[in-house]
Amino acid sequence: MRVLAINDISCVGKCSLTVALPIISASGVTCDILPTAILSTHTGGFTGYTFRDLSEDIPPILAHWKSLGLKYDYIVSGYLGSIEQIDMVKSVKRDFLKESGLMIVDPVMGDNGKLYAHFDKPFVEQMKGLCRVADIIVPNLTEACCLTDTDYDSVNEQSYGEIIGKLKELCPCPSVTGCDETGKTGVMSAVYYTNKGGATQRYATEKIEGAFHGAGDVYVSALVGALARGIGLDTAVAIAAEFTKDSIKQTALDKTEARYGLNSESQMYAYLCALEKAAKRG
Ligand code: PXL
Repeated sequence: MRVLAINDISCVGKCSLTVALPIISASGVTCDILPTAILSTHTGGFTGYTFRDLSEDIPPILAHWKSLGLKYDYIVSGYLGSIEQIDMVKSVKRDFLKESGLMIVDPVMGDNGKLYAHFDKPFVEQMKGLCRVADIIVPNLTEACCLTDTDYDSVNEQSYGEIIGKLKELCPCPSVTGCDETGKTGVMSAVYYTNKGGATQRYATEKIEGAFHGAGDVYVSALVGALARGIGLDTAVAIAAEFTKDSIKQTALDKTEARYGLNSESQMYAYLCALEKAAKRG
């Protein structure tokens, strides 16, 4: 199995590729990377960070890969630095995803009801287009609201089904993270998603209070690792949600600053055991 992760390298702060690469590789499959930008830290909670857009490097990288005849079973995209990079991801899908392969899009744009720095309405509109060519999309609740033109502040427990319904107009398999069932936004309180049969499902974990950076990256990476191991979507969602929740729980116990990301390293062994168990069951 060969996975391609398209995302930025935030050198400090444990998100994007510094999370995707170790988790997907540990799951037991090859993880190649296509970096979209290099930042000294991620943009959430830090100021004065450096940002080098790597768009210019991408066409020659892709030309070289074409000469090698590379094809991927899974392509997963995350943080994209510009509208042009959204088009680039579409062309990577066309040229490098196997016919039987799956495209997973994490439409990284915001959290806690707000867009991250550098993102605006035109970017959101283009991201809808990328979601249309994906097999699975993994927005958090904020991103799900952006993609469905839903007012984040008026969302409550009753809204989740409707949001999933609207997301399905973009992509057959949406998985929305961070849905709280008591009205407030929680961290990994519940994932709402659509399985292959088209029914809306919900997987709830224990809720850990607080805002933790990089949780979405841990979730999507663990999900892709599980899918690439041949585990079905329902079980893959459960494994990824528990791994993320346990990583958040450990981070809260550690009392590290939230902007430095999740302690998912401590939960890696448990994640791998869950994968082995599920893969054996078939
Ligand atoms: O975790 C999402 C993410 C990824 N990459 C960069 C970010 C963020 C969120 O703030 O700034 C550069």
